[in-house]
Parts: sequence; C-alpha cells; structure tokens
Amino acid sequence: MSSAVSIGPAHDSPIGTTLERHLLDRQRRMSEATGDFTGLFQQISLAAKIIGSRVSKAGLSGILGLTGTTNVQGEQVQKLDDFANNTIVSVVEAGGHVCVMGSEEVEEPIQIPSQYPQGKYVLQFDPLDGSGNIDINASIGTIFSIHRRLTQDGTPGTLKDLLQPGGDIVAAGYVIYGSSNMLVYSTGDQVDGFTYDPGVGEFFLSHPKIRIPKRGGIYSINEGNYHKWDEGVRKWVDWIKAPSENKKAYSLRYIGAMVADLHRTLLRGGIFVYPRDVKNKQGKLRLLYEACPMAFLVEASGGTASNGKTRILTIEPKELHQRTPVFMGSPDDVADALRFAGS
Ligand code: AFP
Repeated sequence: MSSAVSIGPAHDSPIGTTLERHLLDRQRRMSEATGDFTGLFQQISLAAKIIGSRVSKAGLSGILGLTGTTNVQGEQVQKLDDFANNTIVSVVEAGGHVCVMGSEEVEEPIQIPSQYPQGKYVLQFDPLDGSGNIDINASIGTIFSIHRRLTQDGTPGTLKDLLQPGGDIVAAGYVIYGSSNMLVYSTGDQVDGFTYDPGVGEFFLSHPKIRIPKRGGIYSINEGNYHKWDEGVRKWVDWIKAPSENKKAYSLRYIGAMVADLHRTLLRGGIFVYPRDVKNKQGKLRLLYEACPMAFLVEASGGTASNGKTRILTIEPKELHQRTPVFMGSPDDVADALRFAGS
C-alpha cells in the first residue's frame, strides 16, 4: 500500500479535504487498487463517528460505569468498551472487506458470519483504549491496524492471519476522543491527521504529513511504578528529569491512555514508555492492537519504536493478546532511553 508519491489532493479545495477524498485520491494513484481498502477505511471512519458521538453523550445516556464483567485481560469491562467493540464489529463484518478481526475485548478471533463475503483484509483493534478515563471526561481512543490476509481468499480467516508482525501492516491509525475528535492514519509513507467537524459529520484534513520532532522535552511514563522497574529504567528516569550542563530537565506528562499520550508525543515530540516491571514481566501493553499500530505510525512520522531490545515492528507475534514493553517517540529521546534501559 505504501508509495513514494506523497498523498493528498493535487490542489487546494475550497471546502477542505475530507477523509473520504483523501482516501479516494490515494486509490486513484494506485493502479492496482480495487476500492476494498477505501471501503474498509470508510467503515472504520463510520464506526469512529458513532463511537465518538456516544462518547460525547456518555454522561447523559447512562452508559458510564462498569458492566460487572471482566475481559480477557482480567480487567473490568465498562459499558462503553462493549459499545465500541460491538459497533466496530457490526459495521465492518457486513462490509465484505475483512476475513477475520482481533479485538482487545474478545478472547478468540472474531469470525465473519457466513452470510457475508470473506474479504482480503484483517482488522485488529483496541475499541476503547484508556477506558479508565471514561468516568473523568479525559481523552480516550480507538487504535486499529490492517493487514492483508495470509490464508486462501474466500475462506474464513484464522489466527494465522492475525499473528502477523507489525512490519507487514498495510495501514494503521487511531481515533482520539478529546477536546475535538481526530482520526490519524498512515499507510507507511506519511502520517495524516483529520479533525472531526460535528456540524458537517466529516473528518477534515487538519494535520497533513505529521513529522515527530527529532527530540522533545517531555517524558511520559507511569512513574508510580518506579519501585517495580528494572534498574536501567530507574536510572534513565533519574537522568531525564535532572537538569545538567547539556540538557534541561524534561517535563512529565502522563494521561494513562496510550492514544492520548502518543498523540501528544507525535505532535510535540518526546518519549512514551511502558516498560516491563515486576508485576507485568512482559510489559502491559498489547503487541498486536496497541504497540504495533502505534509503532507503525511513530516510525512513519520519523520516530523510533522499540521494546527495549528490538524494533517493535519486527517482533513475530505468538499470541493474539501478547504483551510487550514499549519505548516510543522522538528518535533522539528513544536512543537516550535505550542507552540506559535497553537490554
Ligand atoms: P485501559 O484501556 O484498560 O484503560 O488501559 C489503558 C492502557 O492499556 C494504555 O492506554 C495506557 O497507556 C496504559 O494502559 C496505562 O496503564 P497504567 O494505568 O498502568 O499506567
């Protein structure tokens, strides 16, 4: 899907560039494109609009709070997580573009019901990342990635289609539900951000060709876990917040929703880290639908994404809900962190 040609309209439009126009423009420049990818993306954008609308009304419509059930990660599932998951599944399954899906909220691969066509793409998603923020009106988001299927066309997709490395991602993105809602995506060549205009009901290109600064001034990590980290991570945090002759002390910002913390990191620079610790020995964040899509975006914007040892995009997944440590952000900041904490 990636191309050396920069994507975007040939000339300025008086009404701005909608996400749909951006996608169609891409499709026209790719002679082999069938419209499948554009169709899938339009469904993702529809799901994002529905979820965003419900998120903005959450306090009014009585869907805040816990359902009382637990998800496959052993966490309590909130009603909005269920809603977001069901919305994506039901919008995408009937579209004929995917053959299987993987979701943070569902233990097994999500099959496409037999009455619908089995498509050529594979969709993985975290329907509502940062759900701990729902009840306090702080930003939350949806993260997704798209791969091509590995199994035979026309047949139901399998776990094999889901267990693909991030390096084989065709497109990835996130939607942030915040002071405004934004959809940010990449097909590997550039990263573009679209802001939702609720009056019109469309995402408009607002942040074309996002490039992460080479170095930032913010570090983002749950420092309450300091005593649980490896010594290298503790030394790096001690170093980064201390002023020295060569550098100012970095500021700490941590929202507790990966989408929100990485959105800031992409736009402002700096580093986001969730290392392994004594409780989460493999890290906390999920490889396939959190770390890989975000690593794909960070790298496409000029940044670095590592698990402490290797590029996240080169990890061969073994399980659907696998976890990984993450060190992501501005290349110089990640290089500094890995000097202390890389293993
Ligand atoms: P939830 O979606 O369960 O709220 O988890 C959010 C998350 O996976 C990620 O978005 C955050 O960066 C991280 O967990 C926060 O974890 P801590 O609360 O342990 O800092």
